[in-house]
Amino acid sequence: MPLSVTARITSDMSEPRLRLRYSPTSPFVRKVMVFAHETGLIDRIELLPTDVWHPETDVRRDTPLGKVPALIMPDGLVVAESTLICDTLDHLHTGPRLFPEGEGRVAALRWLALGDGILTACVTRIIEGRYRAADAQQAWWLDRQITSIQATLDVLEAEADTLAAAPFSVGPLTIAVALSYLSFRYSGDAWPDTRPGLAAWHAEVQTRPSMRATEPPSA
Ligand SMILES: N[C@@H](CCC(=O)N[C@@H](CS)C(=O)NCC(=O)O)C(=O)O
Repeated sequence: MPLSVTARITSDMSEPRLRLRYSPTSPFVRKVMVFAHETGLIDRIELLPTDVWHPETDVRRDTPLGKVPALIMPDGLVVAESTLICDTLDHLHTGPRLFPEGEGRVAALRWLALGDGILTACVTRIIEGRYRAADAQQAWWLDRQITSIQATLDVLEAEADTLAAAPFSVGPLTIAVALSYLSFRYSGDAWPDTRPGLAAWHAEVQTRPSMRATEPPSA
């Protein structure tokens, strides 16, 4: 796998600070953090630890949506949604764009959507299991999430060689975070056992400094 898109470190401590509403276990936050490392912007970002589930959380002071990640710009404007935050960051560095232009753009965006889809299904599954009383849980709804995850993993396994040959842009980056999150939350599902190509790619990208630096604490 080519290490490909290696952004120049452009961080300048004199640049205005960015602040990020942050949780160490949120995969959407991790996506933004990996992106910030890959683009050399991480040193410009001040992390604001935020527990969105705490009854007295102050997250809505910055974002009415009550979710992390949320990026607070130097002028006070707040950008929500991990993909939009990544896109915003991509315009703040001078290295190669992680949202590719021209060739490879659609493939990258498609992988981005597949990675985000795995993450959304995972988070839905967790919330259903964690916050809904056992007798009120909807088995069909949980099964639907699991089916979406498994089907997406099968598609990605079939594309493992293409993924391995592609730059580590926003698409592969999001898939890497999604696969790590699956292993983090659902190690019992053992997704790598039946997807050797994807597992090999994931093992390699996990060694990137951006991935190592953003590993979540133990589940
Ligand atoms: N689509 C959003 C999803 C963000 C998200 O769901 N974050 C979770 C933490 S992993 C959250 O803050 N949930 C609180 C809530 O749903 O109220 C993104 O890409 O940023």
